[in-house]
Amino acid sequence: TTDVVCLGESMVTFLPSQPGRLADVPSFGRGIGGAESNVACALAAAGHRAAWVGRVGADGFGDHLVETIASYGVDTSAVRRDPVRPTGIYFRTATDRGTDTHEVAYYRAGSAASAMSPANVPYEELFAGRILHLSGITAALSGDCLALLRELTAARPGRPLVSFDVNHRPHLWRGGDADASVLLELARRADLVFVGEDEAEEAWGIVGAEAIRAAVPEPSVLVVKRGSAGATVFASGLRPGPRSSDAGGAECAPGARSTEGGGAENAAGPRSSDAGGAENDGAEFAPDTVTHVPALLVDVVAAVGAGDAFAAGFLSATLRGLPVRDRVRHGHLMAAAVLTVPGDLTEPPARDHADRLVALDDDAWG
Ligand code: KDG
Repeated sequence: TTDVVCLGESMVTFLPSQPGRLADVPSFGRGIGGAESNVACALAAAGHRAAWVGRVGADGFGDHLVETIASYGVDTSAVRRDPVRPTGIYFRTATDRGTDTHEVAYYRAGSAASAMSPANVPYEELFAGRILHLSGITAALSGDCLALLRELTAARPGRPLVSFDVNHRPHLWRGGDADASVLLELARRADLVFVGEDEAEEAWGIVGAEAIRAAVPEPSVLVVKRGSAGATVFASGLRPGPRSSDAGGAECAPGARSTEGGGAENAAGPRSSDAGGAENDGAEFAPDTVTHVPALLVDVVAAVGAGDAFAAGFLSATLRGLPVRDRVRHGHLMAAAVLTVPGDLTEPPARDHADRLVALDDDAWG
């Protein structure tokens, strides 16, 4: 069985040969990008069974994406090819070291992936994992893609744990029918949510971790990323009345269930096992445990892909049933590895090495 299935658009990425304005960059090197496939690649590299589901063109860039993602050990067998629409691409600029602002030029409007819809995705494969990982980028691609995310985050019996990275990309929301407020609606339907404090402010005008949790109370686990200040995890969430005793607040704790089930269940929200909890009417919210975990301070080369690496580290540790603090530290560690390279992806530290770094005492972790 698959551990994690990731759905989203992947693109061939063009990385500049030198820093500067896009207008001045003379040549580009080829890489791959795509938030959700980045997560799948990092998970596979960390030894998990990961699958990526997407839609690419019947073109050379599509071939390159599928082959490269598969080369990380990701199952790409459910990727669809669009006979007409092209694979999306994008160009990036680089800044001098130490700053993380860069230009992004997307060529993805009308791409193969933007044609994903509730009518053309392989549901059996999407629901085959223990975790289904989605992101807000997909919601911005087209009305059909937004409908698909609504479908995949809908309550249904036996749905896998739904992980949702808000991934607000302001460029993508310009000129569309929907706006970034739908990301709030989608986040509220997920079991595990990743959001940057900065993006919550930018997308929703919500300031601060506590206020974000107040606006997104349903997911069992909410991870608020605060850049170099670390991350704050709110764990527990929705307790529909009848389940309050058996859930026991253990969703994100290394409680008894982590040894039985290996962990993904621990983070599963009530809705995954309790279809009746789909609507929140009458639901009660148990108090959260709140865990703040400082980040590693690294010399940033490029921030792109760091959020995906963080999600992969957190999901990997979730699958292993590790305690909340260690889930976040694994996220920080994977993010640090990606922050220090120009591209979206890098080889993560080997598991035993990562475990030793995560186990260092608090002084080492700031
Ligand atoms: O998270 C990294 C992604 O932003 C990058 O790979 C490109 O998927 C991408 C996007 O839509 O911005």
